[in-house]
Amino acid sequence: MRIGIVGRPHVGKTSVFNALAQSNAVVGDYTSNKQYNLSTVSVPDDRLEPLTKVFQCNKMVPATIDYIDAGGTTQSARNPNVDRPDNLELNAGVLAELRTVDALAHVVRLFEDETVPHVDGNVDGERDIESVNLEFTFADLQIIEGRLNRLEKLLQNQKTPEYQNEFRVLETYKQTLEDGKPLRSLEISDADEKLIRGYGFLSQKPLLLIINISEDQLQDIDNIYKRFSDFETQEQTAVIILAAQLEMEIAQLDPDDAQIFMVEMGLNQSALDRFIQTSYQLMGLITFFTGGEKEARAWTLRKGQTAVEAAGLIHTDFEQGFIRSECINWKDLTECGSYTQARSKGLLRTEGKTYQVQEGDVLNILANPTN
Ligand SMILES: Nc1nc2c(ncn2[C@@H]2O[C@H](COP(=O)(O)OP(=O)(O)OP(=O)(O)O)[C@@H](O)[C@H]2O)c(=O)[nH]1
Ligand SMILES: [Mg+2]
Repeated sequence: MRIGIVGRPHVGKTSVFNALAQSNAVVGDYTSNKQYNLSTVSVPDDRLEPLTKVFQCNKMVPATIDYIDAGGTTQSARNPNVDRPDNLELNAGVLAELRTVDALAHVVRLFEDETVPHVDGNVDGERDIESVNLEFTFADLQIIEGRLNRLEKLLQNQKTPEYQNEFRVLETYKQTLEDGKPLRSLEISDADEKLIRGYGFLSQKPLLLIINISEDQLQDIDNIYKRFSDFETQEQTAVIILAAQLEMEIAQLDPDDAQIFMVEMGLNQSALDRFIQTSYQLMGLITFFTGGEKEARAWTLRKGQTAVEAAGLIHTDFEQGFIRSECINWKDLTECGSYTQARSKGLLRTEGKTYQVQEGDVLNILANPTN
């Protein structure tokens, strides 16, 4: 899973990135538009350790999330119908990276600090949300218009149903964007989703708004949450409040000190834990497990994905040669202590290709060798 961290300049993107990735990328050197930071973090999962006992193995392989800290966007908000920019401010390389992510995390500055000027003159969270949304709208419109022009030419020569269909779909999207709505507001059929997947439209990606507050604002966190909670009523949008600078410092402490510090600050979960929980919910992700004599391993799927899709994630051969899967909930398995016990208690189920994998399932995929 890949998540792109975006936002206006100097709002704390790199600080959030460091808090989540527990890394040390340089903050405050105003990296906008020049480069981006990449990091892979493990998704902490307490269920792996008991599973290593069942599988009698020593190694745990957690699921991972890749973060991309994309640098800032630099111009202020414009109305798409009045003032179209010729060139977008996120540079092409960063945009191309962002098109491949599964979700966007937009860092919104709420902390006040005179030494860190805001490019738009003052701190205004709602304005920044609007302005970054517009940025995504422009970027998507630019792609759609380019493709519509191309399709028009193609359709003059060949009126294939495929081109006609694509033209129709993209026209609807264009209209949606021009009406000021993001593409994530549309219900998109599976067929259309396949058609447009390759474009990686930014306004279609699930959106996590990260409200970046100062340490002092922590006492006002309930009111701040209320202020932004309306955004959660929008499709595929979630809000999370972080004190990025503080949480970045905590992430750099050793775990025992971090724990003490968090209790003092009244934080009951680390930034990473809250971020992961919220983004899994937002994106409808679930975790399943596999195990063997070498390792116990956690994997990420979308809710509704099937056993054969899970098999494909593990190995393409498993997908092609899929016969069936043995399946058991992780808790049932760890309580039984072994597969033999689980089987004798009748807790081990056999599931076919179309079985929808459930949160916490442990799968043992049986497949024919393919070559
Ligand atoms: N007071 C205060 N300063 C913060 C907070 N979060 C970030 N900063 C400071 O704001 C400045 C910018 O933070 P960064 O994390 O580098 O912001 P950014 O969005 O990555 O900036 P660019 O990459 O330049 O767009 C740094 O000097 C940070 O120390 C905060 O919660 N409170
Ligand atoms: Mg930065």
